[in-house]
Amino acid sequence: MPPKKNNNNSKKGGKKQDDDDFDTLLAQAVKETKSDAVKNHKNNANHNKSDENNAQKYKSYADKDAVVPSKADHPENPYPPAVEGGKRQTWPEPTLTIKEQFPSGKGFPAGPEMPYTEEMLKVIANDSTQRVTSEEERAMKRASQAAQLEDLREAAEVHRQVRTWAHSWIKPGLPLIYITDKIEKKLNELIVKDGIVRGQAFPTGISINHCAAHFTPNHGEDEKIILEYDDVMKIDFGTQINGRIIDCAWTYAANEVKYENLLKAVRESTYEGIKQAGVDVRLCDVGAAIEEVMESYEVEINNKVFPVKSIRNLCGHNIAPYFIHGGKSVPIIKGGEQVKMEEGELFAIETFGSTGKGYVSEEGDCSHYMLQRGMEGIALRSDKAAQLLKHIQKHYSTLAFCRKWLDRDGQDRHLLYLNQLCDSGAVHRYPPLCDVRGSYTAQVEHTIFLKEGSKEIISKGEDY
Ligand SMILES: [Co+2]
Repeated sequence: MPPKKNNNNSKKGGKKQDDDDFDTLLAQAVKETKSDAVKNHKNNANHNKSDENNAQKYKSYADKDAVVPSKADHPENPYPPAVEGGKRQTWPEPTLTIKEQFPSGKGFPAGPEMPYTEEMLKVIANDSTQRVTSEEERAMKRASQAAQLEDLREAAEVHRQVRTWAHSWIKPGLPLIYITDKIEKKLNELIVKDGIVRGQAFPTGISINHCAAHFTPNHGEDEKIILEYDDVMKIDFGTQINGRIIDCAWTYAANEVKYENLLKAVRESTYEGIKQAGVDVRLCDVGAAIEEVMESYEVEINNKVFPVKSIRNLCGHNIAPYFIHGGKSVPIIKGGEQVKMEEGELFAIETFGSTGKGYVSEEGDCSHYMLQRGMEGIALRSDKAAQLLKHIQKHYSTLAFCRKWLDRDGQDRHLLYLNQLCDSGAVHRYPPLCDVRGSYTAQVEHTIFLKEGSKEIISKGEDY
């Protein structure tokens, strides 16, 4: 999920004060989640009801689904073998929760490690700020990173299992909302959704063709949008455990031949970004390397050749607990900031290629929203708006949410009050970001963690 570059977030009050307020509110929300088991159960019942409605609505698609029983020893099971004491995930549909597969709550598969280059290690060695003085500090740092990584690897394993399954049934002819609902239902099931402690990190982006990001269907007109054979579709969804977020996306095109080079351009550019990332590396250098790879591609569509351009006002970003955008941007063009990456930071490396102008603007109805840090307690004239703000704070905290989820929560007829919250500055809108009409855009994204001597590509799978 990308931030738009040069996005001036209005800040209110001192940062330290905001941090304290936020921590208190977050602790409160987590506590409520934990003590609300009964209510959560009721909410799950509501989900099931809306799932039933959807099942009715999209029955014609469900009928075409395979009726092969799911089992662990299915010959084509793509999931990893069982760990000691746990069960192996099933196929053709994953039916076991991550907790059934890893009952000890540990030992989740790590992502591949990529060591820093000689050159990077030399820079790190010469940077006195990177040196931790005492052995004790070093041990504490390692322990804190290990705890974070456990949550991140668990969230990443759910991401991989959900998307591996999604690859098996996504095809032209399906309504976009059928795809997002099916992914989200499975995600919540596998991760064992628990308020804001475990669940989805942001709405499922399902942006088509010239739209690069931040589209997910709202209920109503959007439900009529069907995936077409010639569409290029970016699927961008996130998982989170204890606020530790995995942000990971790919591009699907049924007409693989037509868009082969566009898809290759973003895949190679993202891998180049991952290769360049490291402790003490300047963000501008990552951006320059990405752009060079991206622009080495061209794509021929309907007998016309287009250069592939990096979308210059989209970028990767660092991730903080419960904040998808931690404040640093990883540009995908040259000329970016000289700010450096640091040890212990989590980065979403994502690149966007386009056959259009390489620049996105906001277009169409908004579906993505997010509560702004420090704005939870803002005074509102309308009681209904205040109630909605409380609901958002409790169920999503500062994680992004979408209108469809508010409907599902029973907050239908929310638009007027949601708009009031946006006008007051408590909630921000993140409308679809699109290049010019008629163009095609693609994206690949992974989440990586910067350790002492190497980086871990936590969300990497066999698919991408
Ligand atoms: Co992202």
